[in-house]
Amino acid sequence: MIAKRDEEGESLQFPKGFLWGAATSSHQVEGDNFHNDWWQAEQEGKVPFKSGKACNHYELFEEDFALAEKMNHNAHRFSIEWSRIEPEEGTWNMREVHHYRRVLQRLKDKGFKTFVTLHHFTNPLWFVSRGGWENKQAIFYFSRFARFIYEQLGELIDFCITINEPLPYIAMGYREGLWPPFRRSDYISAFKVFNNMVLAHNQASKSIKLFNPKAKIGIAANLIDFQPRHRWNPIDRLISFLTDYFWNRLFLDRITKNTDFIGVNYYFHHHVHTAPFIFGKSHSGHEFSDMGWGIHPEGLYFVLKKACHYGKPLFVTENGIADAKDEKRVNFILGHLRYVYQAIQEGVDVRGYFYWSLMDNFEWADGFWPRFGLLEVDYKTMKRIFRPSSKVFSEICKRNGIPPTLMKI
Ligand code: IFM
Repeated sequence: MIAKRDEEGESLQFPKGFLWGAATSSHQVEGDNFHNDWWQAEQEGKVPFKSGKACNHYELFEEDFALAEKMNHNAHRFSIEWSRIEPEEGTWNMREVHHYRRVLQRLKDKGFKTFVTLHHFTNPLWFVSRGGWENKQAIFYFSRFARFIYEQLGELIDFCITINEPLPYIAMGYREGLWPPFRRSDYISAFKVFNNMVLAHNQASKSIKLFNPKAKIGIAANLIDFQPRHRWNPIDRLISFLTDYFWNRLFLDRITKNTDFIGVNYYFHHHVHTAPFIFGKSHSGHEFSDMGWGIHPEGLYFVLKKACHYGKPLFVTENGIADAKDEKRVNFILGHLRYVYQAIQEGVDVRGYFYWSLMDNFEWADGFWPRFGLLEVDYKTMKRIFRPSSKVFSEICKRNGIPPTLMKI
């Protein structure tokens, strides 16, 4: 790693124009998303917790963006809730379009680059009743929505992420059966959903480009650093290669022609091995988050190095830790950023880093207990409180790098 030395001491300076920010998603922060499948599952008791008002970000977005500005962010990633915009098939709710116009305008007024996700795990109820992502028509429905968003709001969108984390969506909904539509080991449907999501991304990208050829379209892929448990064991190596291929590469291989940038969401490093179970894996790391996820910053370097082979600009669109006591977050952020820096030094075109998440929020089937936020949320009063680690991240954003004072941590 090459660090720069000046009169202040040693620092890691990121490239000029590097984007710094945080990410959220509609259902996790907005509250009252009455028309989607997660909301319905919550009411029917199919998931253990209800999102309710979540962080009431729907009403408090201006205050939240003011806090992001105070933390020196210059970019923000959020999702537009499809079920708000199109609560019935083909019916556009212009009041909601106006709401997201205000959201985007507020970010633009602050000089932020905007990253808009069009699908972040939730689906409109009408879409689900027509077979959801298993139905080929999903490609048409989703790309029609994508095009509509561009027609209405395109001039305020700098970067568009079509689908957030297709693989976790499929794994949790069709293999684990813990998320809507709650199918366990339904590999035939999983395959259909995978295929339709690939085609929906490609079609949405083409439809948007017909309207605005300069639009920047990408994906947010959850990339896992798979390593063979025993480097010398050819079977462990083969299994590691295959898991990497199916989880990290297959989707990206099929969308690369219709993609301008790749968003990397990085959380996991797994040692893959044969014994005692075929495809057994372990969360590995020296330390663990509150959710028991191993902390392994070097894995971010490896996934960035691999993703760079697609020849597209990369953004770290999510990286974060559940850490209620805020004891590990500073080291977590610094550790991962050092590896982002190293990748950049070696020629990888990484252009931004979004911490997950701006504030504590609804962590899907785990409810509200995991605390990922730079801002702590008091769910009774909806008050936001700066976590000490947010000050460290603010300093990094302000200096566009890791300053000498933080190099010793
Ligand atoms: O909260 C999620 C987010 O919705 C998608 N990426 C991983 C985050 C933490 O689990």
